[in-house]
Amino acid sequence: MTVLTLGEALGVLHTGEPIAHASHLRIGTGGSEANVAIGLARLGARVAWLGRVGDDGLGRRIVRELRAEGVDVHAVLDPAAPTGLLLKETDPAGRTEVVYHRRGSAGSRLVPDDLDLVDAAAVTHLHVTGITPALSPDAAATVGAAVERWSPVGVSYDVNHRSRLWDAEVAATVHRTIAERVDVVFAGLDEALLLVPDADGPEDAARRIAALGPREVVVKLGEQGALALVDGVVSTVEAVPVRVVDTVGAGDAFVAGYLAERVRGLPVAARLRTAARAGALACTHPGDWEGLPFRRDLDRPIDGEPVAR
Ligand code: KDG
Repeated sequence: MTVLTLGEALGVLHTGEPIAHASHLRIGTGGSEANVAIGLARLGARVAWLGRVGDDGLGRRIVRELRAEGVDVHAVLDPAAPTGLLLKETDPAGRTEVVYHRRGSAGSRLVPDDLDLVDAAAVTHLHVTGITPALSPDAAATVGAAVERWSPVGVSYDVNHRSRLWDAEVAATVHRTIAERVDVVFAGLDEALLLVPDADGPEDAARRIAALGPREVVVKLGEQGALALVDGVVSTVEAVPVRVVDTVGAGDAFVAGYLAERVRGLPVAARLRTAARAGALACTHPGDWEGLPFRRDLDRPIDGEPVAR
């Protein structure tokens, strides 16, 4: 069983200070789908990532780190464009701000023919996000082609709306069109409301999205936990309280936790439990994915969580 995910992986430069005054930056890597791939691999799933990186140091670092984390990498090292970059800084109020340097990046040059890098028959589930269609027309076409190729085995879509990448109205149409063609949709409440603006709350939003086509809709509610609507039945999970260092990557961790249990055939309650714990642990580390749990971490008390005696 191999889960395939595809999209843009980025270099990440971060600092715990406002960047205008920082003297040091820490270097790392990120990108939603790459984060999900690492989260799945750490939880024991077989997972592959497909994408383009520049033929440069950041590109080689991304490929190396993904492979070191147990992800099967199918990458084009594109000589014609650099690896994209994300700057993460902390503002004086302690909030994380993200700035992209990714226009024209290698990752945005993904084309449908790149899908042939993967043995189509080996893929048992495809996971894509709403970031990739925002990157370029070719990248959008690649997501469409991937959804078509792997819809017979099962596809999940994390709306992951990035308002800095595209116009909300254009994006809403694309998110809705993809949601109609997949099995599982993940969305934050704001993202869900992009798809179904008349919804009244998370459960109604999930039901309205399910009416578009997917049998499974998971609404991520941050500190309020999450709600899953599966075959018409609602399940919920509470968030695990943690001392938050950086929330970037928590949504990806949640998705990885949910999918890791789903591909093992576990019931919704188990998927949500792992998702909530993975999401919480991701918040305890400044990097996008470094705090993601291995399976043995899932049953340990998380710092900040009340311990049962
Ligand atoms: O979810 C974390 C991602 O947002 C981050 O790694 C960068 O993929 C990214 C994006 O496009 O925002």
